[in-house]
Formats: sequence, C-alpha cells, structure tokens
Amino acid sequence: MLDKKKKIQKEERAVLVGLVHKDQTEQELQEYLDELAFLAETAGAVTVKRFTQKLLHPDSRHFVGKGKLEEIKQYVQGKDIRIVIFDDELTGAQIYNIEKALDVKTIDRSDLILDIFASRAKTAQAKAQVELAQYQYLLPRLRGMWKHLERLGGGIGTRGPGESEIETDRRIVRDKISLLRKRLAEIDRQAFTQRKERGEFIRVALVGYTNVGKSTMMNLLSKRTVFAENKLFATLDTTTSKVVFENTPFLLSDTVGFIRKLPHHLVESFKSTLDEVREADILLHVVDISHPAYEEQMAVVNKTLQELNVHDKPLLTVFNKMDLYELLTFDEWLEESAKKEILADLYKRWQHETGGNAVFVSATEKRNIDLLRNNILQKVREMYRVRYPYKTEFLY
Ligand SMILES: Nc1nc2c(ncn2[C@@H]2O[C@H](COP(=O)(O)OP(=O)(O)OP(=O)(O)O)[C@@H](O)[C@H]2O)c(=O)[nH]1
Ligand SMILES: [Mg+2]
Repeated sequence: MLDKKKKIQKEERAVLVGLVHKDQTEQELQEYLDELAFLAETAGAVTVKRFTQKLLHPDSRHFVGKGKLEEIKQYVQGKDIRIVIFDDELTGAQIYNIEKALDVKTIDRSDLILDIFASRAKTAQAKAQVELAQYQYLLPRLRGMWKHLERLGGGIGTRGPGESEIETDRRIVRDKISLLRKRLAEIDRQAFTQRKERGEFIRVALVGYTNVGKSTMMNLLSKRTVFAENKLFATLDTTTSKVVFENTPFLLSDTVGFIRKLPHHLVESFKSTLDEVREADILLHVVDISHPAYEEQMAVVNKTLQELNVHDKPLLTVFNKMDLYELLTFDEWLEESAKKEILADLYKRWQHETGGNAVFVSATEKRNIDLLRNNILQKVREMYRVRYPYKTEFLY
C-alpha cells in the first residue's frame, strides 16, 4: 500500500480532466489544462484528450459526475490510455473510486508535480524535500485508499481488517516524515553556515514562475552554466555565483520556480530552498511576458513572496522573452509606428505599476541586457551604501 507513489512512464498516453465551477471560468480552466498538459509532457506523458465539465462543486465520490465518468471510461477503454490526470487535488476516496471505475492509474496535479520533482531531484537536500512532500501528500489519503477493505470486512461490531493496517501504514509514514525532517534540519544547518560564510556581499536572487527564463538570465549575468530548458521545473536547487559588475561584487542566486495550485505542504518543504530568497537583499522578479497568462503568473509569484514575508525587499521586475512577445503580438502588416505605440503603452503601464522598477529584455537575444545590468548595479550599490556607509571598497 505504501507503494502508492505512482510513477509516470515515458510516452504514456494521458487524458486530462478539469471542472468549470463557481471559482473557475471556462477560459481559466483551458489555461490550467494547457499548463497541466505541459506538466504532463515534462513528466514524459503524451496528452491525447481533455474532458471538462460544468459543476457547481466537485462530486465527493468521483470528482466529476457519473455521466462524465462513464464518458471517460468509454474513451480510455478503446484508446490505450494509461493515466488520467485531474487538475485539482483528489481525496484518497476519490482516487480509489475513480481507479475502480476506470481501471486506469489516476493522479492529480500535485501528484504530477511531485513526480516531476522526484525525477529531477539530484542533491540529497532536494531528494529529501521531495520525499517529505510525497509522504505528507500521502498521509491524509491513506484512509480513503483503505476504505474498500474496511467495507469488505466491516460488519456490525467489527472494526474491519483495514483499520489496524491503516494505523500501521500511518505510523510508518509518520516515522518517515519525522526522519526526513531531521535529515533536512541537519542539511539546513550546514547550508546556513555556508551562507553565513559568504560574508558581507549583497545578495541578489532571481525569482519567478517556472519556465520564465531565470536560469537563462543567471547564465547571462554570471559566467556560470546552469541547466535551462523548455520544461517546467528545470531548476530544483539554488545555485549561487559571485558576480562583478564594474568592480562591484555581489552574489546572484537562481531558485526553484513557482507554479499556481502548488500544494501548500510542498511549499512548506521547499521553504529551506526558499531561504535563499528570504535572505536575499534584492529580488529580481523574472516574468515571461510572452505567456498569455503572465499577469496571473505574476500574481502567483507575488502571493508566494508575501507568504515568505519578503515582499518589502527592493524588487526589480524583469519582463523577459520580449522577442517572443513581439512575435506573438505583432501582425506582419502592422506599421512600425503602431508597434512602437503598443510597446510604449506596455512600458508605461508596467513602469507605473512597479514604481519605475521594470526592465524589458530578451535573454536569448541578449536585448537590453546592458540596461538590466545597470539597473541591478544601481540597486546593489545603493544597498552597499546603506549597509556599509564607511566602507568604500565595494563601490569602486
Ligand atoms: N524566446 C525566448 N525564450 C527564452 C528567453 N529566455 C529564456 N527562454 C527559454 O525559456 C525556456 C525556459 O528557460 P529557463 O531559463 O530554463 O527558465 P527557468 O525560469 O529557469 O525555468 P525553471 O527552472 O524550470 O523554473 C528555455 O527554453 C529558454 O531557452 C527569451 O528571452 N526569449
Ligand atoms: Mg531554472
């Protein structure tokens, strides 16, 4: 039973399921499903169909209604579908009921994200964090998964054969959780010491939604080569590099990307990674402006920063992928003057909203990078001045 962690195999054919409900419009759902398909692709699966339904509330037994479940069943039976992915969190009982009805492996968005994290985790810290998140995710679902056994044996006056097994499983999971917590606390202590040894340097952290170009930016600004690719969660561990702009040194860190509907316990266990963000002096919020939902992505990042209590740090918003934005926004017949006007409006709006702390760049085409460097340099120098008013060696 404890081997409930479901691995996604390469090229597995998947269908996606989502709901239109009172807090989620049709258009939002389609965007979420686009992202879910991208997550599935990152995990190695191939999405072949989406099922959606309008429901006021998710059905407590099957998440979707009975008719929709039947429709999904008809489809998966004939098409060699190996996995059904739901966009929202499922309870243990829902997972059990759906799997029983469809006879296909069933997971939700959190499961999928955890699977990606697990396959990408390289360091001891990342591995322990992912494992912790997986067990925390599993714990409240154990009861639902055992429910069927209880029902089978549960006559009046008996507790059912499942009950003691649930308890055993729970104890094992709880023990694992506390062991992993201890291990992580130890790693944390070491990391903290390492971070402290970095001395008096001002620290700058790249933050943002996943796949916006943080690592590409890191590579561009430092001389380091960090793994970057067009998949979600390419980065799981923070990397820090010493950078010198015009004789002014500072430390630059690349961090794990944020995503919407990220299960809270996952954020919890990644908090130590996010310490980097918390301990930073200056934040660079990288935004993929070519993404149709970039504003919502910004909102997700801002909310996460608020949860981390770091929203009052000096922040520069870096609107990246301007090349792609222009490609998608400008029709070929559009006049140059009209293009300029669209861009000017965009700049004006965001300069206004960020209090003048916005830069528009393309990391891959190296556009406006000097301006970006300059903006960072100003902020870093300002910070040194405030922090070490009598020390000038950093500034020249
Ligand atoms: N067109 C275009 N693509 C870009 C630009 N910057 C980055 N990319 C691409 O966007 C994809 C994601 O880049 P990464 O640097 O891995 O993004 P990230 O924010 O580090 O992503 P995670 O670590 O997965 O959260 C890669 O395929 C990059 O080549 C840009 O300015 N323009
Ligand atoms: Mg990255």
